[in-house]
Amino acid sequence: MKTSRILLFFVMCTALLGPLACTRQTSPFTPQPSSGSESKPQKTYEDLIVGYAQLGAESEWRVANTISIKETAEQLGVELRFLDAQQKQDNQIEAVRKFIVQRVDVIGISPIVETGWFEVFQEAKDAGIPIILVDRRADVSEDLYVSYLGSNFLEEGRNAARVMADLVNGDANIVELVGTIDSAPANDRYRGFREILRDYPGMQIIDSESGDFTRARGREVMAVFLQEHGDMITAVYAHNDDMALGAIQAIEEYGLKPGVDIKIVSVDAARGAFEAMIAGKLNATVECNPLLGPQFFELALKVVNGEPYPRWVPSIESIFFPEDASEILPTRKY
Ligand code: GYE
Repeated sequence: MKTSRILLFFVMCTALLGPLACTRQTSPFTPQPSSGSESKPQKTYEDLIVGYAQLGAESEWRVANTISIKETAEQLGVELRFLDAQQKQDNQIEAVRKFIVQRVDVIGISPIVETGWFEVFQEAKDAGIPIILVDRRADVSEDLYVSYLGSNFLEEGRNAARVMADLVNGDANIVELVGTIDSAPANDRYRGFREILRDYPGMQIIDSESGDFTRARGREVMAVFLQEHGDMITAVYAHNDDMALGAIQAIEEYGLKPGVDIKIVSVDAARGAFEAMIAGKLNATVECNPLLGPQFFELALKVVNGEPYPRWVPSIESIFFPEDASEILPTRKY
């Protein structure tokens, strides 16, 4: 493996944790010592009841994420109450309310979009149930959740642009497949990409539409881009692999060669992306790690036991290219 080609953009815990330093949290969520001389007994994984409000099953990434949460709970002996909101915010809000009624110890949630969480998070806080944001952030004040576990989406967007600039020598007409509108990864991948593009006047985004992080929508939106712009398009930036795979199909149906006539960069590094790179149809994928189960339950236990925990637990991620794809694919877990 040519490791030099694998650009490792480590999200350095040490660098990031300066402002987020692990401190004992003093929020209302922190279990208080009992009034008597003995303090509350510490919980173990077997004592823990966790409610998890998953947003849906829209992508390879999400499926891997769900498996990681469920398998880890089983391995650790945690009692997991898992609800799938089928990509509807109302269902996710209802799931949180159910967990409040059930008085679980902790609620994990991957908020489908950034906005609209204030009320239900406040209800959880009033009930003394801590919320951990997993994978996606919510736009709420910091006192309404205890910690965020997930990726640096802004950096993923920047890395996608850096890789793209390299592939096209700073000269491209790009179409962009945006993720779910108002979701944290779509917002940040959109912004991060544009930040880097400012340094490349020869690269412009000629069209940008949401493909909702799904393969089917990615294909449909790409077909429309091709109808409208035809051969003008020289590059695709997809906010996830599934949309890139849909776009690959649309490009082939249009009669062009994905990865050759049109360069494609996406985010996630799921197995489907490795297969597409091996077939020469995808030019790079920026990793976003969905295997968050172990870190999530470790965090949940610390929160419940009032131990110190960071405000943000970032993932360590890489970027992958076609020349390494066949060697790496067998090692991929999602
Ligand atoms: O990139 C995409 C999924 O929130 C980081 O959601 C996650 C994104 C991931 O649908 O494939």
